[in-house]
Amino acid sequence: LEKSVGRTSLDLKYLTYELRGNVALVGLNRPEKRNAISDAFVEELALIVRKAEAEAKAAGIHGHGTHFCAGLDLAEHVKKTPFEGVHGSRRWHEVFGWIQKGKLPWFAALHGAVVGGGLELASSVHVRVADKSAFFALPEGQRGIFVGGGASVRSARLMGLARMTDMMLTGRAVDADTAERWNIVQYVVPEGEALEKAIALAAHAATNAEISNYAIINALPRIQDMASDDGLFVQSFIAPFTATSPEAEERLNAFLNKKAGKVAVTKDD
Ligand code: 1HE
Repeated sequence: LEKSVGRTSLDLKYLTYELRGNVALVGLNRPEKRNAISDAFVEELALIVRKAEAEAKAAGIHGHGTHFCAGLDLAEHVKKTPFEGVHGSRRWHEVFGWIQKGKLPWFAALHGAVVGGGLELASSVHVRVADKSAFFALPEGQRGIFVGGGASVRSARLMGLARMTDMMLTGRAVDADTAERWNIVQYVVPEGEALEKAIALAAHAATNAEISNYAIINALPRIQDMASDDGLFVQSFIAPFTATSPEAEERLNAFLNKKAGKVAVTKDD
């Protein structure tokens, strides 16, 4: 895998990739088509997610050009048979699933259009930072199609069913502040500052214990899918598994010996 990933990274067509310390930075890089996602684009993303997992402790994703992502490549999609469409959707689910339930915490920096499949991609990461230029929409209804990249599960969970139904029926676009109020994004920053903020958050998350990050990413969404009693039961098995690790002991002792930072509100929170 490493070999093929390494080779591919030399001739990326739709993405940029760089390692900043232990944060992998992935850029959507098809600005002339507003970073619309084609089949080949998804395959490149699949490789780069694996590469990031092999090299980094956290990851950031952002869009080059004037928008984060205009969603599905409609020019390619219009030529597909229904079966090819199903297949394509399943592949998005697989690759976005590697982001959502993989090894790394992912942070998205959003600006301009975060639309259709672009919102689906953004919904598969763990923390979203929008700048003031960002706008969010699900125009599938107008295009005569349905969401295919995970929004019916992930975006609906973020904003809730009523808001998602409204967005899909009306095709309305909502701004960054509304998106924050609706839980679609967690931070809103001035225009042009989302990437810097997302990288800073990713770098901070990378200092957590890896096992804690893994449990946060992988247990939390699964526990939301369980009945409450089952979720609590599973939590009780994950908690001691992380809390009794040598790393946890070291970190707990560091705090008890006054060598670790206290919890405090900082101006960036
Ligand atoms: C595209 C796409 C695309 C732009 N597929 N080519 N997504 C949408 O319905 C959004 C459609 N796009 C737009 O509404 C606008 O393009 C934007 C608001 C995102 C950006 O506007 P603007 O003025 O900056 O760019 P533009 O002039 O509209 O587009 C520049 C080029 O990108 C143009 O191609 P050109 O060859 O004429 O230069 C556009 O055709 C092209 N382009 N968006 C293909 N999406 C897994 S299911 C998910 C389902 C969905 O994602 S549905 C939502 C699809």
